[in-house]
Amino acid sequence: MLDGPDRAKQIEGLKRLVRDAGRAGIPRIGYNFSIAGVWGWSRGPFARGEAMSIGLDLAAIDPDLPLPDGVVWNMRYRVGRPDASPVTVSSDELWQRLSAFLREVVPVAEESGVVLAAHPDDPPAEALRGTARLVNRPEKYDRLMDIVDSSSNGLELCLGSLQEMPGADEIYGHVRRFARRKRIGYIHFRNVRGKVPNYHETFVDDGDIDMAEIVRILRDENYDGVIIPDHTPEMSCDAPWHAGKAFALGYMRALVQNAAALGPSRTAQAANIRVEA
Ligand SMILES: [Mn+2]
Repeated sequence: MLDGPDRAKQIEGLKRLVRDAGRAGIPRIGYNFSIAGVWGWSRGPFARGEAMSIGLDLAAIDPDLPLPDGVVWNMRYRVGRPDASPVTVSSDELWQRLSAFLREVVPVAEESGVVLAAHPDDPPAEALRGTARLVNRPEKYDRLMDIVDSSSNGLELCLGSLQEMPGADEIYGHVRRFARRKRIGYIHFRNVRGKVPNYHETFVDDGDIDMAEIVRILRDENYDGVIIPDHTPEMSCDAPWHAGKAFALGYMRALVQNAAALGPSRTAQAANIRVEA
């Protein structure tokens, strides 16, 4: 991601990781090509019943706060140098780095029977900490898939992150298009209220996304992959995180078990989507 002096060695390490995953029978690897990583959130009683949840309010933080030297994705990879200038990366530069990564590693993933699944930016701001964001609009997922047209170049489709992306269009057409392209590696089943620059995460049944409609779309497009819960609000009990996850899992399981009974998709009319050959 930083295009540093050890890049070639690191790419070789990633190829080995992908081959090892294939040999171990692990069919999907999620990744997030992001320098600032998940950053800028605040925690508060934002969810139903004042359950603790996560929110973003870009006006309340300094989105340009520089990254400390030697830190990427909130992790220190080497000791910081006191007089180093802050890391800045443009969108063009970051897309070039992603393209180089995909062109080198996707063929190895293909050989190994592994799908590389790209998580979008969380939060999907324009830029954070002086570094561009990559997949912060739904169309940029298409751009990523087009770089290497392979079933091993897939998506870690995070519904919450997708819904948080600015813009007036609904999420449903995008989900249908990605499913129709057969490039969804797996799905983060999460809900949210609001969009960048101001949103908060909700219980799975309580946000802006009609989750039943998402399941109808996946049903209609014969999606056969995995759906997993993502971050969830915390319940007020002795196991707040686990209880939040259990609630999401039960809700998801009920939707999937009743997919046939959910009736026709209400956004099917708009599903006349062109998919490039
Ligand atoms: Mn996610």
